[in-house]
Amino acid sequence: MNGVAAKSPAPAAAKACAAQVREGWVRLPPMQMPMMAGFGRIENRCAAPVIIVGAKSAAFADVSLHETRIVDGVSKMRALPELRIAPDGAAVLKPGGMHLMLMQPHAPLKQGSRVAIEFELKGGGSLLGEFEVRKAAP
Ligand SMILES: [Cu+2]
Repeated sequence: MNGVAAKSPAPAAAKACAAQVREGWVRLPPMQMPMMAGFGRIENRCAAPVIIVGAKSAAFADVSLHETRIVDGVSKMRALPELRIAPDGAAVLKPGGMHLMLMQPHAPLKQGSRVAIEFELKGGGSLLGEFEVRKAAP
């Protein structure tokens, strides 16, 4: 008897390799606003690239992927039609960069609560991520 057996990996063939959302969080604005931003890391540890083509959540009327860029000294946002994550790569969504634009929450969000956001993948399928509502970055 030894402790090694407990570390044996889950049966790989049973489930296709999938990307994972880590450290997801939604920034709670100081006052109630019709739009919020979500951040986190999307890690792809699989052999094939992952291409995110959309996002949705039961907690918001609309979810989209955005990128913030400084153009002529002015911060501007634009929608990203798709987000490609290379094999063994990760996409980092953070303040001032890529983010999820979350429009019109169906109910006021509370600090510490969690929302689920589903990413739609090119070629079908989806990726579910959990996001914690916070006033500041973790
Ligand atoms: Cu935005």
